[in-house]
Amino acid sequence: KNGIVRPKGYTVSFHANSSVEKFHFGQSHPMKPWRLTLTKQLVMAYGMHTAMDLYLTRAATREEMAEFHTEDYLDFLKRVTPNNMLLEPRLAQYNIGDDCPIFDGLYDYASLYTGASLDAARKLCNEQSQVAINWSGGLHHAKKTEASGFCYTNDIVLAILQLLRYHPRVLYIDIDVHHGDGVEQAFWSTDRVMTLSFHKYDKDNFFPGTGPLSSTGPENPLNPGAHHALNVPLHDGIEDEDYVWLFKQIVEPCVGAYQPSVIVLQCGADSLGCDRLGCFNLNIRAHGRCVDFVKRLNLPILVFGGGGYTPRNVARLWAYETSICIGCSEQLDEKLPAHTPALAHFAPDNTLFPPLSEHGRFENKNSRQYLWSLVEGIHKQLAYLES
Ligand code: ZLV
Ligand code: CA
Ligand code: ZN
Repeated sequence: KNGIVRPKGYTVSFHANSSVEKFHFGQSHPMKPWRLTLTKQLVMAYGMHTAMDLYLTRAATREEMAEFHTEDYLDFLKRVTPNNMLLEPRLAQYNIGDDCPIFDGLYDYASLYTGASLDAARKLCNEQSQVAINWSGGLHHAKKTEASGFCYTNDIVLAILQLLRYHPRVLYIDIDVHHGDGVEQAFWSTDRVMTLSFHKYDKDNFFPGTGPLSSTGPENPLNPGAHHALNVPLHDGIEDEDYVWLFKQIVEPCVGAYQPSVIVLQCGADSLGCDRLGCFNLNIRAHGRCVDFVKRLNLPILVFGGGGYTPRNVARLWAYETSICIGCSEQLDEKLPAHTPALAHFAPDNTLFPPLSEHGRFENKNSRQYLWSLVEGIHKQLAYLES
C-alpha cells in the first residue's frame, strides 16, 4: 500500500537531523535520543514521508540561543566536557548533576534540537507550512541560565520568540506528564503567550513540583501576564475518556477566550500508560485525540516531542501523531509494516496500539468531582480575559 495523499493547500513539514539521535546521556539515564530513530523508522515504514515536506535541520547558532539564554550559560555549555568538568567551579550553579549530566557533544545536541525547532517555527511564520513537526524538541524545563529536568536549552521558548515576530498571540499547550515550568516562567509577565500545562502534580514528590491550579500568572492584576498561565494539576492514573474530556473542556474555551493566531503543542509521550517515569494510564489513541482536537481548530501548529521513556511507545505515539497531523491516520494499518527496520522492538504484538492501561499500574486517583473542579477553576480564570 503506497499512496498517502497530500490534501491541497495544506502542508505538513517534518524537521529532523539524525545527528541528535546518537547522543548518550549515560547508561542508566532514562532519556534516550535513539527513540527518535525508532520514531522516524515507523514514520517512513508507513510511507508518511511522501505526504510531508521533509527538512534536514541545522544547529541553532549561539546568537539565536542568546535570544533567551545568557552568554555565560551558553559559554559554559560550549566549553564543558566530561574530561574538564571536575575543574569547573559552577556545575551546581548551572544545575548540572544526575538529571542533567555532562556528556560528549552536549552543546551540539542542544543546538541541534533547538535549530530544528527554530526551522519549524520559521516555516509557520512564512506560511510555507501549516503544521511543522520537530519530535526532537519540546524540552520545556530549561531556564534562561540553567539546565533542568533533562533539558539544556529551551527550544520551545526560542521557537515561541520567533513566532511572536509575526503572531500577536501564541497559545502553548503541554501534555507531557511533567509541568511545563520553563516555558511558563519565560512568558510569565506577558499577555502575548498563554501557557497551558496538563501534568501530574504532587508538590513534594513529583518533578518539578510547580503548576498548581492556583498558579495563573503574576498576582498584580496590572501585570499583563496576569491570568495568562493556566495549570491543570492531575493525580495518578488518569484514563483515556476522562483525559480527553478534560482536554476538550479546557482547550476549547481557552481558544475562544484568547483567540490565538498560532498554537504550539508539546506532545510529551510520558503521559502514556507504561511509561518508565510517568504515572497516567493513557493509551496512544487518547493522546492522539488531543492532537487531533488541536488540529481541527484550523490554526497553524508547531508540534514538538518532549518526555517519553519507553522508547517503543514513544515511537508508536509520535508516528501515529504524525499521521494525525497529515490527516491520514485512518489509513494506517494497526499491524506495523513488516518492513519496519527495528520491528523486533515492537514484538510480540507488532501493533501500533498495544493496550497501555490494562495492567493498571496506577489506580485512578482523579475523581469526577475533582476533574469538574479543575474545569471550573480554569473557566474562572478565563472569565478575567473577557473583561
Ligand atoms: O519529560 O534521574 O526528580 C521533558 C521531561 O518533562 C527529579 N528529577 C529530581 C528532583 C531530584 N532529582 C532526582 C535526581 C534523579 C537523577 C536521575 C533519574 C534517573 C533514573 C531514573 C529516573 C530519573 C528521574 N529523574 C525521574 N524523574 C526525574 C526528575 C526529572 C524529570 C525530567 C522530566 C523531563 C523532557
Ligand atoms: Ca505538561
Ligand atoms: Zn516529562
